[in-house]
Amino acid sequence: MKKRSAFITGVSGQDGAYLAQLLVSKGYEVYGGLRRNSHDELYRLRLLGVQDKVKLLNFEITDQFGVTELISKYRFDEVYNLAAQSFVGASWDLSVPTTNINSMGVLYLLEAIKRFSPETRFYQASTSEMFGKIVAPIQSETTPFYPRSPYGVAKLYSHWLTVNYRESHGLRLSSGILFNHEAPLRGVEFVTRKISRQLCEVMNGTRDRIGLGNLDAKRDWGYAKEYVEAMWLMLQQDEFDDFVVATGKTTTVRDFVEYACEPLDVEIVWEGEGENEKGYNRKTNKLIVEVNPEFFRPAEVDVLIGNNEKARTKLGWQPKTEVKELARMMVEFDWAAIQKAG
Ligand code: G4F
Repeated sequence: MKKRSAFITGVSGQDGAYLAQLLVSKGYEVYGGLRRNSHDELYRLRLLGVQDKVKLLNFEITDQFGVTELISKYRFDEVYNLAAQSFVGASWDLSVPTTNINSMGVLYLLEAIKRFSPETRFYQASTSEMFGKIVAPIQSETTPFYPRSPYGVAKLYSHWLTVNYRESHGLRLSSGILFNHEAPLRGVEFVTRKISRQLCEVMNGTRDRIGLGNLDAKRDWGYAKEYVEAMWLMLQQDEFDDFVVATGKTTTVRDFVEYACEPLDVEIVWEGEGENEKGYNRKTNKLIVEVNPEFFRPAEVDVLIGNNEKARTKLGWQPKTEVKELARMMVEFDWAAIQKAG
């Protein structure tokens, strides 16, 4: 029997690597789209043992001709669009490339699917960042959006475009509104991995302290490896739809720091407020964390918490890893890597 084919844009990222691993394990012929400058990022696929099992294709989502040619040539069974400028914090400085990649790129993919491969099942990586300045205490698929960053605005366009192409052309398109999802493979610019990595460096003596932005920000943090299963499940349904993927619990950045300290046997004591807040190691009195306004955002998303009921009932998906366990997993990974590097 012919293997099912799947194409993952953004295969070198955290989610792309976990999804590639999942699809390889399910017997798919997995193709991964790679930008010319992303080759050094293949370490994630290597770490998960799937580098040789993914067929890498040169891919630049902002090149409409290239996107169209690729989709019409391969006519994949499934396409997972994970390619993005995904760092919210950079999207104010990089608003044009963020929009080109996160909005126009999706338009090019959907146009190509509509014209040349209408049987393709398509997953769009939407995001809880679209809820932004929340208008409901717990956000679900029906909660109105209020994005707070050029990233969120660009993602909102793609989300609605996916809905519109599904409704207008009867295409098989689903959109996953994923809340924050982390793992040891998370990029070091995101706050959880920044904390796990830099905390290990502080305890190892190779870094003095960690500078963080808004410690009061609250996020619904889940485990990325579990979230890619929800992506796959969305494309196995008879009906295509939008799904929130979240844990339903929210945690402050400050609490995440404390969770990350536990496996290193560090207890942190907080002193001061706002920009003057500092975290000290109780045992040694050493300053470990300080607030650095450089990491504040022009417009902040204060709190996110998702309602995953639809994903649980319709997809049979549920989160398993608690944020504390996630922090431990990330710190243990970083600590081992630092020890290994000597
Ligand atoms: O880890 P973050 O950079 O993730 P953010 O902005 O929530 O975005 C992530 O999740 C979204 C889903 O909602 C995705 F769409 C997006 O692609 C990405 O994966 O920041 C989390 C929070 C923010 O409120 C930020 O202001 O942590 C706060 N924070 C405090 N100090 C910091 C820092 N964020 C970063 N990156 N670095 C800091 O030093």
